[in-house]
Amino acid sequence: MSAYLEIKFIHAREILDSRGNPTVETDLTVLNHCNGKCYTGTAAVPSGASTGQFEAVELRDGEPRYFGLGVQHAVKNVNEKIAPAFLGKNALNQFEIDRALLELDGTDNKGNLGANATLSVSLACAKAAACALSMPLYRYVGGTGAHLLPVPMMNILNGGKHAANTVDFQEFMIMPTCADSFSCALRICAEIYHNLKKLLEQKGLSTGVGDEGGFAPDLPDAESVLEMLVDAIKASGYTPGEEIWIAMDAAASELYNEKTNMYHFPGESRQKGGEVIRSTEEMISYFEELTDRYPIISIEDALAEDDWDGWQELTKRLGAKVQLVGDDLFVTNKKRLAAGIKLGTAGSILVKVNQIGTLTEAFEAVELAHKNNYTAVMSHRSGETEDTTIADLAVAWNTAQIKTGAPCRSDRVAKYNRLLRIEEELGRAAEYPGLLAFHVR
Ligand code: 2PG
Ligand code: MG
Repeated sequence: MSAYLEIKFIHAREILDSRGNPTVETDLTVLNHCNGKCYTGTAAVPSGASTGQFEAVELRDGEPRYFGLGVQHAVKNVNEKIAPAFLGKNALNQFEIDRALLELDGTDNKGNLGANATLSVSLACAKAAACALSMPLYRYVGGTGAHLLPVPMMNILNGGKHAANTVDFQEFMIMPTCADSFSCALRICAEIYHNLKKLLEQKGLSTGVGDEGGFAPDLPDAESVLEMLVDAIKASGYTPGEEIWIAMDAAASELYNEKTNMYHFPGESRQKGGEVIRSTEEMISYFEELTDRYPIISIEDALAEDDWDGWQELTKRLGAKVQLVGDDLFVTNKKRLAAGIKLGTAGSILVKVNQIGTLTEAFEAVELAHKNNYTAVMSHRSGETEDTTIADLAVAWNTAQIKTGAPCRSDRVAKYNRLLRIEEELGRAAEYPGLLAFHVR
């Protein structure tokens, strides 16, 4: 007889995320019929600031409390609609559970129940099942082969919607490909982060941080940020472009203006005293120039989420040289990814579980990417909680790369610390891919 983990209890509540906004947390309890004991999994849902227009719906109350951002309706959907329909189901059938969530919602974008409601149940279900089987989550989800630790794509300088500074691109990150283990990689990143702080202090620049824990000084343009990062890498004793690489998230959908069909750079404009705008062609040339001058290995959302022609041209010109990651472009949605693959667009997908709303659908996006030789980068949101599920998923799904902020603020560090524990637990089986993270295996 196969194991039966009967769902006995589902309860959601409203908690706060790292920006002080409400989010959904769900407890899901199963009864293991093999030993008569109960086990509970708890999952909290993250939330973005620079959200793509094609993401699954994050249900917000729109009422005066919390400036409209309350999630009492999503919580109610879990407690009053999902819970009664799911009691008695076998938590081991994750695929079936997620399929049933889709059916109960009945829309294409989780608009009925809310992706925040469905995701909290989907993840809590996997966590409860793992717990009932006395397995760590990465092992339960990933099986016996899960042993690959991700290379951090660590965001050490914040801009765009994640900070109130003049840096227009959203994220400037470092990737320590030279490390021989995850713990070594994390140490290198933290040292560079602290050296960057010293350099900013020496220049009299702000060392206050943005939403993802990276510094958020006022700098005139992307070039000045990249110079600072290169200096911090060198000051830490590493060779940029050999041992440590730079990754960027332009989050260009936020800069794109539909009316002018141009990309507007408000911070650069303020700093330079004249409006800075770039066309798609100018954006592509700009990225070519930046990648010629600086050790950039990965660029995310270099162009807006609907600029398919631009993305194709960008991929032709830069795709062989740098990893082009689609975040707002693909929104962890296998249909959008399939369209991108067909057109030969980008070469990587950013994976954010709440963009799609169930564990199974996020997995399907990773699977489709890998089958088509696209890399997948597991990712946090700018609004996070202490929940560390994505650390386990990165290992479970062999993504080989993870983006989860700076070594600062517990909501970010919790994921890194979880990966340290996973690495320790895996012992000699643990593998750190270094540069191989840019090749699908
Ligand atoms: C991104 C994310 C995470 P947000 O754009 O990649 O860094 O930001 O969660 O605000 O969408
Ligand atoms: Mg992004």
